[in-house]
Amino acid sequence: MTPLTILRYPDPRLRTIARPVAAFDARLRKLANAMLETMYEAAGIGLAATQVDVHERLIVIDVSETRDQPLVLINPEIIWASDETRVGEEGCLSVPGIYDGVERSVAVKVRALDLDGKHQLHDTEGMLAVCIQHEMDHLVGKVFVEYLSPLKRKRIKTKMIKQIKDELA
Ligand code: GNR
Ligand code: NI
Repeated sequence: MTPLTILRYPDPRLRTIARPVAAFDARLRKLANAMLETMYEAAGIGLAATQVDVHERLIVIDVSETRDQPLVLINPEIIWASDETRVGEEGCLSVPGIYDGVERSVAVKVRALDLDGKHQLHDTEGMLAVCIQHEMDHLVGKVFVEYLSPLKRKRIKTKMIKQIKDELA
């Protein structure tokens, strides 16, 4: 399968707010599978539909070492987040080569639908909790660099634009 194209920061399409998924059909299943393949191919631990220019509330995740525990979360909602937070190093497939600290809740409870439209509850902590928060930000048009200082963000933006130019040259 040809992987989907991942939008690169500062592409303005990354700022789009996703709509809820409405139809649990074959097309949704195909999209989720294509996103999982794209995530595995790019060696990421998560991918939001926003990043492949599909503006629906769908994320895929696999934080397992063995890369064989895919999760598909549709219309996810954080129903509880711990007051306890931690700053952890984050990266993003849409901002390749950039890593910096972001403060997140250490644990979150998430309600979501699966590909059959059934409710699931995920009681998460650690890397999975961080990844879910990172992916859900994408669905509201937010990239992790927006948590950094304006100066850092400006430098990252310049670097990304140059990187994309150099690749085309
Ligand atoms: O692959 C990814 N690694 C990662 C590391 C720390 C915190 C969040 C992430 S998510 C990222 C994949 C990605 O960009 N998902 O949107
Ligand atoms: Ni990301």
